[in-house]
Amino acid sequence: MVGPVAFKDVHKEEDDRICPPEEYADIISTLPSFESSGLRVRLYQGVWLLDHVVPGIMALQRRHKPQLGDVVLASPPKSGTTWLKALSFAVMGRAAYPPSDADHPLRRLNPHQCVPFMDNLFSAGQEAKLDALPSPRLLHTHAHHSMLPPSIADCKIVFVCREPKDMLVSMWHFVRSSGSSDFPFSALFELACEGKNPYGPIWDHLLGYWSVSRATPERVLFLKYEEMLVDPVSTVRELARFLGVPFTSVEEAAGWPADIADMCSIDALRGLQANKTGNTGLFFKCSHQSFFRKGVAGDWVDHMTPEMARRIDAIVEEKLRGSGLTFTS
Ligand code: PAP
Repeated sequence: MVGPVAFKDVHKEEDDRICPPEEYADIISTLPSFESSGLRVRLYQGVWLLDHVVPGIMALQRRHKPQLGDVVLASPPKSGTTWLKALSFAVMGRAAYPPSDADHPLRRLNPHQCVPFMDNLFSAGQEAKLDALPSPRLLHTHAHHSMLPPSIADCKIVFVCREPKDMLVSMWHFVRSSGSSDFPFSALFELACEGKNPYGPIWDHLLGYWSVSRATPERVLFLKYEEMLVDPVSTVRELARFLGVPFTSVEEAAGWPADIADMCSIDALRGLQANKTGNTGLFFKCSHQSFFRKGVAGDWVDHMTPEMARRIDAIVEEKLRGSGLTFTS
């Protein structure tokens, strides 16, 4: 069988077993940590990670077995991961699953059930499940580029990021919808300004993938959520070209790039039974619905004062200065 095949089609049974790797406990206990609104965060290799993720990233670094043709999707949380998973799966899998296919995996599964989240699988000791996926595999991580195992250096990476204020607003809504209803936005905002939000600092996350994408554009495709919103069909074509499977003239004539963009649009995905019901996640159960909120640019205006916006804009601008990476908001 040729990949990518939906993770859930290979591993059909629900399996919530969590057997974290224990061999790193001594190192982990020495790492700086703090607790905020009931969540413990630890600093590992310059990145603030939720406590349960730390052994997973350590295991990923030591045990991951890349395969020829693997494609790694990477993103800071709440920056367009779900969308990128859907688009990449649809683009890479279109020979087996044409976009018109009524039984397309993306019409019966949540995108997170199609493309596995490596950080959580390694954290739960379930990474052996990745071995059963046919090649080429589509895999996802929230890890910074600096944390990836050197063996991933041979894989193509697609990174998506988002204007940081909108990313934070999205993260806050997500945390609240996952049960932390008393988590004030101001708490997350302060953490982010200090670089201490989960998988922060945001700017290091961005700069890591940005600089590798500039140096080796054939290895790392750097996408911005806001640009994808403006022209999703061009993004679909760009993804296909980057992944080495550009659309043929026959596929173009059949309208496949637009069909894929339509199938993966937030409205189309949100309306599916698979995304209206059910949940996903090993450590926190997140409803499938919670991954499809507004899906727009500029939602931060309803959550931040102009002063807060100026403050975080100034921090991000200062950190990104000279890199060539900018965001308009
Ligand atoms: P994750 O990192 O936990 O997987 P991720 O998918 O990156 O989450 O972020 C969810 C955001 O992407 C939501 O943004 P919002 O809270 O500002 O609304 C969600 O609405 C948006 N999103 C999900 N799917 C799509 C899509 N198909 N098109 C555009 N935006 C989308």
